[in-house]
Amino acid sequence: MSVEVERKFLCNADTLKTLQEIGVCLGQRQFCDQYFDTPKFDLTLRDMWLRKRKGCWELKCPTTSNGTEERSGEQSKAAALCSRYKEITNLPEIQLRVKEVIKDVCADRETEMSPSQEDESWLSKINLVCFAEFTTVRRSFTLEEEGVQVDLDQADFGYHVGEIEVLLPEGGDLQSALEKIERTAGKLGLTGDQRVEGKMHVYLKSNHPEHYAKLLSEHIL
Ligand code: V4E
Repeated sequence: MSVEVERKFLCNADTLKTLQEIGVCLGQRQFCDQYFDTPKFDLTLRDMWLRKRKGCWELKCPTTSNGTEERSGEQSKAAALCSRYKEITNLPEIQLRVKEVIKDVCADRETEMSPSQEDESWLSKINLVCFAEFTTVRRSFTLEEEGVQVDLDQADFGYHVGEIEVLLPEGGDLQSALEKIERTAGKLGLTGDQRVEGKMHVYLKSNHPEHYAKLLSEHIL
């Protein structure tokens, strides 16, 4: 399991130019994401995001630390612009975690699950349905001296967003990851101090406004 720490940003022509100058391009790829939840949003209302991308399952969950580690004022501001999630990619573990959360749905059902990536019958057994599906074209760069990856995403519903990302092994140094992200943001000339919306914000706002409103009211988005 690893923890993804990332800061999203809006990429303009100047940012792109700087990124091309100081970063190494890792290439471009395209993928389709499908996100799943129960009809009552049991997962996403707990800030858990179950996704299938290129045939592989991933579950993003909140990290256990509550984000109140001791920091200076400047460090806190930088940390507030970043999100961090545990990333689980092992399918049996994902199934276990999801079942734990939606125990009531599972209680009177047969929930024996196949760990095969292709067999999707486990989804309907615990009432999971696809609520979002979109394709992203992603250009990736690395800033080798910082050990960060910078992704520029273009979603098929017309939203462009960048993200500076560090993948931490479990128990890795969060403060140093935040500093790498902060330094990279400085090098790219990012000045904004507002959190930038992710693809899911924009997708749900226009495709599932009720789901979006519920997540906003619970401060998940
Ligand atoms: C965690 C999360 C979601 C799932 C994935 O979102 P994101 O990391 O934005 O997608 P993507 O395609 O960049 O994934 P990657 O390739 O990096 O693994 S959808 C909504 N959330 C919560 C969330 C949040 N509350 N605030 C921000 C800024 N982002 C995500």
